[in-house]
Amino acid sequence: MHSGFVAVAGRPNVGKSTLVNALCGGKVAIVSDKPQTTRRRIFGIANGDGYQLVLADLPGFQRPRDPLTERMQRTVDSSFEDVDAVLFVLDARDRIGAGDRFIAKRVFGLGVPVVIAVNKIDRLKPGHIASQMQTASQLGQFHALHPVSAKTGDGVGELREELVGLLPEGPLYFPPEQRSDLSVETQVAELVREQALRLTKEEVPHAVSVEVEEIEDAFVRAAILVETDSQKQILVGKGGSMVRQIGTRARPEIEALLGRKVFLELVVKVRPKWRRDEATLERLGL
Ligand SMILES: Nc1nc2c(ncn2[C@@H]2O[C@H](COP(=O)(O)OP(=O)(O)OP(=O)(O)O)[C@@H](O)[C@H]2O)c(=O)[nH]1
Ligand SMILES: [Mg+2]
Repeated sequence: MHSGFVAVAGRPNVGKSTLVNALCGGKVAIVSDKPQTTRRRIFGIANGDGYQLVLADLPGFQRPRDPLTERMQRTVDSSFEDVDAVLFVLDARDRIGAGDRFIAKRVFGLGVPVVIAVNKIDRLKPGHIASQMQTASQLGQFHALHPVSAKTGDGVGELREELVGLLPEGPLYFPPEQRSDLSVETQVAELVREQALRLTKEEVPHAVSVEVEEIEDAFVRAAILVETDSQKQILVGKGGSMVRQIGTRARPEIEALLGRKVFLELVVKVRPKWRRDEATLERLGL
């Protein structure tokens, strides 16, 4: 049996969570086109013949601006302890720049193998992919470099094999049927937040948090927390249209997760400056 932990590092929005989901063969982490979608460390577990690969999906590297983003960056920093390898994800469409070199300095100094994934190659012409691979290869002493598309699955199988090949002999850390380390409540909250992120823009997605208040058989109640009245108006929408749409989109996913039909009640609440409130952050598990 080979098993171990691989931390997934990179700038916000490069596709880390999409790639973790693809490597695990199922949904572990929520995904959106807004940066800072991932706020906590999530273990995604990929089981196969003779191996258990545990991927630590992480928030993107960022300069902290408030207690929430400070906590997120601390999560990133502490998640590099005791990993067997790092998966460093780049967006093939972006210019590889100072942000990536900053992350490179951190991950190449850890003393564990670093595998680079150049993601989103479905959006590029072969010539451009080759030149991005060339630039990526100058970031540090990498163990391997893989062009992938987390979206189409291109190159994901090869990348998984590469990571599995780096795992030491070890035990099963999680029961084989488990795909993530998040509690059911947190997974439900994340599925609601995912739709809120997808349907809002600019500053609003960053001000949204979701707290599950009750899960009782077929009844699920969750609160969507925002910081101001105007954000609440946006989340509620005209005649409740926005919150209804969030619910309509999140419910089938929650039902798939729980394996039963549910009635989903969503309420939008104003919690002024929750991103700066250590007690609230603690309660939300951030
Ligand atoms: N075209 C394309 N889009 C992708 C690919 N992988 C991810 N995306 C998109 O990129 C956006 C960001 O994806 P995420 O997986 O949330 O990125 P992340 O790195 O986890 O982002 P944070 O958690 O915010 O740091 C989403 O809109 C994804 O659909 C890919 O291979 N190809
Ligand atoms: Mg993410």
